[in-house]
Amino acid sequence: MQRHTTLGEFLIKNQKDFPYAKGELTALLSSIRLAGKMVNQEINKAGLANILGAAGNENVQGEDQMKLDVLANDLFISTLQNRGEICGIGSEEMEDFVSFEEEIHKDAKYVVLMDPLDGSSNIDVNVSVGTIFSIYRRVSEPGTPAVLEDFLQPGNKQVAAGYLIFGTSTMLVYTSGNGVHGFTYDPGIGSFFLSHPKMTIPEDGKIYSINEGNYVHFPDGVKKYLKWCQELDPTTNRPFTSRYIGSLVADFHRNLLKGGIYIYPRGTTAPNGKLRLLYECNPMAFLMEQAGGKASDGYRRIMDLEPTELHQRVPFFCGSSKMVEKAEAFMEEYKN
Ligand code: AHM
Ligand code: MG
Repeated sequence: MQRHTTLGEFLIKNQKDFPYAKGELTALLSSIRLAGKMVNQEINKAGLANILGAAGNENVQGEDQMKLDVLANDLFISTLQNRGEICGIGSEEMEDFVSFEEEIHKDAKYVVLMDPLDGSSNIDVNVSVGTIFSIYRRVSEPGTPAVLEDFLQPGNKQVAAGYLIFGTSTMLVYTSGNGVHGFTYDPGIGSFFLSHPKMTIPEDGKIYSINEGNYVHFPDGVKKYLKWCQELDPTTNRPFTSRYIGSLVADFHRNLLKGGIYIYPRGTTAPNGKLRLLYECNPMAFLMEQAGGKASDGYRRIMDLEPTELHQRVPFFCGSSKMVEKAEAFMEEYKN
């Protein structure tokens, strides 16, 4: 009988692909895997345990924060802090980054940026949510406290990125620059098994994912692109199909498997859109490019943008390369 490869086995087998010291990324991803399992457990219990509802706080963007966001944030921080690979973490749920300065972190060479529970407004309606993470090598000297510059690096400097999706199955999908690999969680055994090796996105697709309720606020390029998607033209498979879950990880994951485009553009009320460059767009852009797709802000490659703030927002166009290129062509033609 042939047994499937576990995430741990896969990481050890592929350690040589990691550009820096062997074992470091393996150890770091195993911390993320452990925290992911704990978050998974909590999400599965969410409908049973009386832990739903706003925690009574707002996050740094002034949005309602659900209890599970706080819990997921705490679980990831404490798990990563217990081990010595990273010297600091930045999270959607915290205004400032945290620097780890205990003895075990003195040689740490990495920082993590993350959205511990993205799409959390979907939890109380039993719809998929996810965790997004991005890993960088620090630019400051090991042995000193982490500084903001360690976190404000462009996406092209990421050494690894990935997400956990808590859907009908729980999966962990990651890249360290050698393709995208997906692992499905077997809750009976407590392990992630390689289920989607070398994931690639179709070059073209038929699915567009956007919150069309905001149509009146969209730039003209997006309005015209959407109308183009909806036109009848059998030679280009149009009209396309609209699918929007409102959970970036779930929309991204579906488009990755089936081909499609996800757009969160700027609007008149949100001049830079909603999504955050450092812990939502950059990691997803790294995964998308590694899968053969594209990610841009409508004009420029996401991973080449120079960040200036920890919680910076940016318009996001991400998916099958031909679809992103088409949307960019509309943005260029109808600039406003
Ligand atoms: P969050 O980080 O507060 O959960 O917001 C991010 C989420 C994404 O997962 C999703 O794609 C988007 O917000 C949906 O926003 P909207 O409801 O404006 O369409
Ligand atoms: Mg988020």
